[in-house]
Order: sequence, then C-alpha cells, then structure tokens
Amino acid sequence: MKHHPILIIGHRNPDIDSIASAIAYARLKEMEGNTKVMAGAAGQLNRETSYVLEKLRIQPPPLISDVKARVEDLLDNEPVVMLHPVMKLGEAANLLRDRQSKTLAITDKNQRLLGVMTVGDLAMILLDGVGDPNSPEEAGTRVQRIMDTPLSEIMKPQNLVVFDQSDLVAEARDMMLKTRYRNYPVVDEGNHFLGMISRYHLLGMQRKPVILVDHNEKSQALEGIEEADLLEIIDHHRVGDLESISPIYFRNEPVGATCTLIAKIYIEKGYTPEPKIAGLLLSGILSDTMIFKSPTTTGTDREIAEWLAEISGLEIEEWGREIFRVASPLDLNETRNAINEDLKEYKYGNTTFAVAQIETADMTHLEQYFPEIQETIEKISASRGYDLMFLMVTDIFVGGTQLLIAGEKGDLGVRIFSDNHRHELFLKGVLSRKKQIIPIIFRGLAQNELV
Ligand SMILES: [Mn+2]
Repeated sequence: MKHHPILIIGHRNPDIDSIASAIAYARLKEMEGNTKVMAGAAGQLNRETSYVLEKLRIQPPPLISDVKARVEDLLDNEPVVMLHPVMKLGEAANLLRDRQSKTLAITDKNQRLLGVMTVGDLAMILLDGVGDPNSPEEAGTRVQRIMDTPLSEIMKPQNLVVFDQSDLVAEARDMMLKTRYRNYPVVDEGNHFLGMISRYHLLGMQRKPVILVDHNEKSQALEGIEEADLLEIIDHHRVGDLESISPIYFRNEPVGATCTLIAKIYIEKGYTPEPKIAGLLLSGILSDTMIFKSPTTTGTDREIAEWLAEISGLEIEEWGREIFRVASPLDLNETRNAINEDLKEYKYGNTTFAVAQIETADMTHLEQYFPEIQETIEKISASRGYDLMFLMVTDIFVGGTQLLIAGEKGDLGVRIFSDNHRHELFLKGVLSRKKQIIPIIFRGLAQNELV
C-alpha cells in the first residue's frame, strides 16, 4: 500500500496567502517531528507568488491536480509473487497452495505482466487432462506430464482485466462489478506488475490525508476532496460546505490572512519560524490585507506582521510595495487577463451583474489604457449576458478605486455610485469589493426597484 504523506494545500487559483500558509504549516509539522507532510499548490502560481518564493529562496510547492482515490491506494503490503513463464505448472501449483493465493501473476524477467494463472485454470487443466478417456497413458503419468508443462503454454493473456495504478477507484469498482473476477492485476505505466486487488480491497481503501488552509468550501478545493481524509482546516473565510467523517481540528478566525493564523500557531506551540519562512508568512499577510489598508485587517495581523518582519529582516512597507508592484498588470494584455481571472458574478432580482477587481501599484500608468479597458468590459459584459458590469481598478498606495462601469444598465450602475454621468469614477478610500462595493450595489438595485 502506498503511504501518502499528509498534503497541506490552499485554494484553487492560489494567491500568496494560500501558498505561504501551506508551506509554513508543513514546515511547522516537520519541526514537530512529522516527516510525512508536504505542501502543495492547487493551481498555477501567479506572478507575485513566484516572485516572493524566488526572492526568499524557497522551493515552489508541486502542483497537485486532485486527491481522488486511485487503484494504487488499494494495493496492500503483501509481498508480490511473480512467476516466470518457464516455470512448470507443478511448481506454480505448489506456490498457489503455499501462499493460499487464488491468482498468481506471470511476468517476464523485467517484472512486466504477461498473464495470470488462477486456481480455476489449474483445476480445469487437470480435469481436462486426467479425465481424457482416449489417452493411452496411465492417469499418474498424465498428471506428471501436465505438471511438467511450462506456464507459457497454458497462460491466457487474452481477456485479462488489468488496472493501471493511476486508474480511478470509482471506475475500477464499476469494472469489478461488471466482470466479477476474484483478483485483478495492477501495473504501472511500463506494465510492471505491482500486485493484485479484489473487491475486498475496496473496503480497506486508503484515503489521502489532507489539511486545508485558506479555504473551506468544496468549490474552491482541489478535485476529489470528498474522497480524501480531511484532517484539519485553518482558514479566515466564511464557513462553507465541506464535511468531515470524524471530528477534526478546525480553526477559523476573522483575521486578515491565514498566514496570521499559521504564525499564531507557531507562537502557541513555542516555535519560531526560520527567517525565510517568517518572510513568507509576512508576504501572505501583506498581500491579503493590502499592506493593512483593507478593511479586513485586524490588530492581530499588524502585531504578527511586526514579529515576522523582525525575524525575517524585511521592512514591512518596502516589501509590501515590492509585492504589489510585481502583482500589477503592466500592459493592456495583462490587464485583460487579470480582469478575467478575478471576476465574480452576482444576481439581484432580474439583474445579473459582475464585479472584477485588479490591483495596481501605479494608477497613472494604467490610465492610458482606460478607453480600451472600457471597451473590454463592455465586450465581456455583452458576451456573458450581464446587465451590468463593474471593474474596480484599485491602487492601494493612492488609497482608492477607479470604478469602470459597463453593460446595458450601465447608467443605473453609475447612479448607484455618483450623480454625474461618467462611466468612470474615482472612489477614495474604497479598496474592498466584499465590504465596500457589493453591499452598495445590492442596496442600489433594491432602491431602483422601489421607484
Ligand atoms: Mn487568504
């Protein structure tokens, strides 16, 4: 049986907070003496995350696409028995008896699967041979001759149901129900024999152990999470819809970043993160709290950040600006990609609207593209059937958001935020979509229905 390490992983479309939390928490587990842990990434790293890891000289975590149960998770620890095709049937029969096996694999000298021999096959061969009334031989001689036959002459490689170790358990289960053999050989990519599985093995299936950080909703988790063994959740988002089989350690606090919680756990357990891990945790906090300017920021985030800055030797404001500079889209193309990457849809009554947000460290630089960006969101809005679309271009250094509004009900959108007619307006002090934009749109749409 393949023993999987505990996978610590954040949400899909990972940001710095997700990746940093996973790496730092895995490191803490190692410091505590748990060697079978690994951090993973539930998606391609974005530019600022790669930048932070490179700067701090931290290896990026491997990309993990899913935690679905696979056939390799069914294999047990029994030693694998392989027969060579030159082996005589008699020897194979002894092995079947000694091992109390019902099925044995026949392989070449490189352990590649050639066929199988079952107790049933052996019985049929004996019955056929011994019971032949036309044979002139004595029964004993006949049995001896049969037992001297090499396996290569009797093995049946056809109609063999073989599983690849990476096949999904769900599919293998269906196949087993359809074919109902006693045992099924499992091979790797190179057709090397790895062991036998049976329906009985489905009961002892090994679920992959997983710890989730920075999310607790199924739609944000990597695929197959319902087939995994959920061990812990550490998060700072609203409580979502994931279920666990047994009681687990579930820590959720309304702070600005999951990295704040991971750092708190270090402190509670009496550990100090290494300087580069402290720098990584600090990066997650600065990114998620927009260098403490987001209204989601708490006093705990600031305190913990100070502590991490001291250990890492990084200067908070300077390092934060560097991260946001890297995160800023530089040209029109990058801006368009960023809009599509961070687009959230909502519905109120019969109005469907979307709000996208991009962050920039240099609003004046992006301003030159505003006409093209306006065109882009008009197109997105039309092609996706939105009545209304908002784009927040947020500059945390200026401390405000330029709002671009598109869609058939664009004028209504403008009226919600201002009394002039421009589809482009600046909102000072507005940084958070969740707290400062969405509620106002909903309120505006509700009022519009009343008049
Ligand atoms: Mn987060």
